[in-house]
Amino acid sequence: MTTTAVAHPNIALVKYWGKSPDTDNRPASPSLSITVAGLKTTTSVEPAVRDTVKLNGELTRDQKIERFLEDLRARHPLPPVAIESRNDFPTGAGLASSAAGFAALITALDTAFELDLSDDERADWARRGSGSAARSLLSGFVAFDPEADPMIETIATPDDWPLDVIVGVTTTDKKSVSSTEGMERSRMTSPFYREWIDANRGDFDTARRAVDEQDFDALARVAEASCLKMHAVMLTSAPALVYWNAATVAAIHTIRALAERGESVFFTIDAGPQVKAICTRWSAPAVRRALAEVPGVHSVIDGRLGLGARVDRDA
Ligand code: 2P0
Repeated sequence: MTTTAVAHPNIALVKYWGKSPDTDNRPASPSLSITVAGLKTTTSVEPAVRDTVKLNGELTRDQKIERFLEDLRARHPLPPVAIESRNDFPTGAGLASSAAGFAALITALDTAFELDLSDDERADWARRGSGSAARSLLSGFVAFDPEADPMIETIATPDDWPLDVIVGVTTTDKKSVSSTEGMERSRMTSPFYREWIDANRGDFDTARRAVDEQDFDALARVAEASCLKMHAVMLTSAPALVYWNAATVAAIHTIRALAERGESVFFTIDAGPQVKAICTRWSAPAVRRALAEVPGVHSVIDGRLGLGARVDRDA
């Protein structure tokens, strides 16, 4: 008996970069994201004689998944399990594949083995696997506050504010420093780290208000500021974390020029060189055309706000 779940990556508009020390992968500050349909992870689970993980068709050993299963087994009866997961977008390249992966995995395991998890328990397990994964459990604009109850909440659905997301892919290479390692390096070495964490709640509150009021310009300002502050922390870590390439910088300038010409668009960039342009449906054609022409952008993915992780009974 196989159970399949699908989940989309999510893109943070107010970023998470840093974990509370001495916790089990708990983010040190709140974050706010959008769940992005147009990129998809499909994960199947079934009982087996021993744990196996197949990622994009290849058997692999994944320490994060092994630890995740071990922790889950300490609390819930879970037999050995065969896991098969597939992404329809580049893996490990700053497109939140691990977020979508753990959201799909806990959703599939919960259903397949009748773990009977509450929404908050599912969020807690997802974020143990990957800090940002809890956000991919829900649809649309998602607020994730590790201090709050509930921890995750949809604050606007895709129908409430149907923005488009256009991703400029500048490389499909895997990132050289994982997010987990990069965050710890920043916490230990960046002179800006403390200020970054302290300022995050203010950015989170500003972004929540902007979403409530559907104020595109206010959301654009706080999202770009959060992204650039996070990269300032990365750049001032030792050794420096430089996730951008030349095309990343060129795309930032292109998106700024579009905004100055009156298009409703802003950029965000994660722990990788891809550039994500968030825009209104009306501005999407111009944004797509301009991003595709940026030297070094070798493909463009069309996304839009999407649904949270769910079991796919037709798979
Ligand atoms: C975010 N990122 O808020 C930030 C922005 C990347 C840059 O959360 O170590 O894969 O597994 O908790 O969740 C990517 O980190 O890291 C991330 P772990 P995760 O989206």
